[in-house]
Amino acid sequence: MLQRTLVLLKPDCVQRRLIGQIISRFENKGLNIVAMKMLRVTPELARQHYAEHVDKPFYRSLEDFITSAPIVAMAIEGLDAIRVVRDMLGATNGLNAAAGTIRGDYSSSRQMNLVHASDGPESAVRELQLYFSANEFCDYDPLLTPAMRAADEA
Ligand code: FUP
Repeated sequence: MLQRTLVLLKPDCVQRRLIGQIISRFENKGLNIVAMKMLRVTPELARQHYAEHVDKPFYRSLEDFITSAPIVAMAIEGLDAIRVVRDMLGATNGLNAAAGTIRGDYSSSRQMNLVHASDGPESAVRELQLYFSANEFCDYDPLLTPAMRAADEA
């Protein structure tokens, strides 16, 4: 199923100058970027984004981190994109993430794990709305699709 998911390149990704390398992974996989912007997460946006974690003991530190420098927000589209992107990220804690995943290859931290991605269809819809308005999505015909999968796989 064709899906869209929210991907955030977090402050550690920007500070470590890994934006290009991480975006390349998604492009190489055959996923399409359909919206993208750099922004600074405000405390208010952090509370909305991490609503399920606001009352947890680690929240203050998480908010300090996510607001500490700019992030890059992207809407990424592809077949089963929500699961595929989560699989590419690996386990939340970089120390537990499998080698070959983004966190497994670049992170040794639970908090500084470089990338966020929506964990299901409902959170994808909710999170995409938090970061993008409807007119910021750029629909286009990806010309390489026929070179990357058979027509009946769509
Ligand atoms: P994930 O779905 O992999 O992004 O992870 P979670 O929703 O479980 O956690 C959200 C963010 O909180 C993660 F990026 C890591 C961070 N976190 C902490 O900083 N400390 C904790 O104890 C748990 C999570």
